[in-house]
Amino acid sequence: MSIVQNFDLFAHKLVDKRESFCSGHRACQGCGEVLALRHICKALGDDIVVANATGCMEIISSNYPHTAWEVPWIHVAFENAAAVGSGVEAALKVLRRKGRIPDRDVKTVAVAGDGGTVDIGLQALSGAMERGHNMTFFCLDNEAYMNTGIQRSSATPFGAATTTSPAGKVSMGQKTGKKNVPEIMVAHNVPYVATACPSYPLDLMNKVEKAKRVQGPSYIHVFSMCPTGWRSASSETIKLGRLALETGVFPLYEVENGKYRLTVEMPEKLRPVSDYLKLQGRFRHLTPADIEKVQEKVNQELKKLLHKVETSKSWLE
Ligand SMILES: Cc1ncc(C[n+]2csc(CCOP(=O)(O)OP(=O)(O)O)c2C)c(N)n1
Repeated sequence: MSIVQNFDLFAHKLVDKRESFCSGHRACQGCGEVLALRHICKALGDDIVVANATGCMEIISSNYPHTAWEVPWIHVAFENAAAVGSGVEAALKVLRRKGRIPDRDVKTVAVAGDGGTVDIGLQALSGAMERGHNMTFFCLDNEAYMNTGIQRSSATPFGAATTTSPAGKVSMGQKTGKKNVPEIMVAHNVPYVATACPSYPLDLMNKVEKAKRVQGPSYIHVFSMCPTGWRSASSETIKLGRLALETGVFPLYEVENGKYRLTVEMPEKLRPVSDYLKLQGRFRHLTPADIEKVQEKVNQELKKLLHKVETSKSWLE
């Protein structure tokens, strides 16, 4: 599998980068979300302020009196990471204008889980994107409310069993499909939207670096594998992220000023979605007919995306 994008110097210098999200946090073994956060922090560097919605990443990083954060960080409510980020960004602007802080770029960053983004945080996110704050919003999508005990969110995929979309005689797990928030962000006409996954760390970090350079709002939706909630082996975390791409479940792309581009090539022949599903207990109950439905939905979504990528090519230059 080749990465379409040329790596920039930043990525090559990656090993020299200091970690501003440090060890000693309490994430589960094999947590994809915390791995993504480490990559994100490495790529962002020190000149950032982070507004972090309540959720796994806040809980595991800030048990009083300890903190894993070595950059300015604010724990905010479940619903308002984007609103607090907006306020921070506006305040930094004013303080800089008044000469109260050094006149250098400090990026405001908001971080939330899928619940804090696609459900309860969506209104705040939409407002921040529409107002055009110079802020990057990261959705760390582990596809359920994991911190509070694996409840479904509107990012939970079709068929997945969670405690509030259980699998049993009367229910086959999540009945709805994933809400496409990257697409909702594109509809806000923001300069930069991307999907990413810690199984492709250079692709992820290049996107973070790009988003940081945008003078305006940007959004990165990060697929975050979760052994605890997905009932998968912690040793398979990276493999699951790769399988998500190779089966077409989670393609990696970016949308720069409305132009779609795949950043990691899809394999010529996609693997069957069952290769991805069978490693996860949350899909264990699915019948062959259910799996067929999942496959159809994946094919459909991918087709729509590839069409956008193709039509963008004609106006890329
Ligand atoms: C208004 C409100 N409702 C419910 C909660 C309880 N709560 C805290 S975190 C959370 C789930 C977080 O899920 P998600 O955003 O997906 O992040 P994850 O923990 O999966 O990383 C919930 C329901 C809350 N803090 N505030």
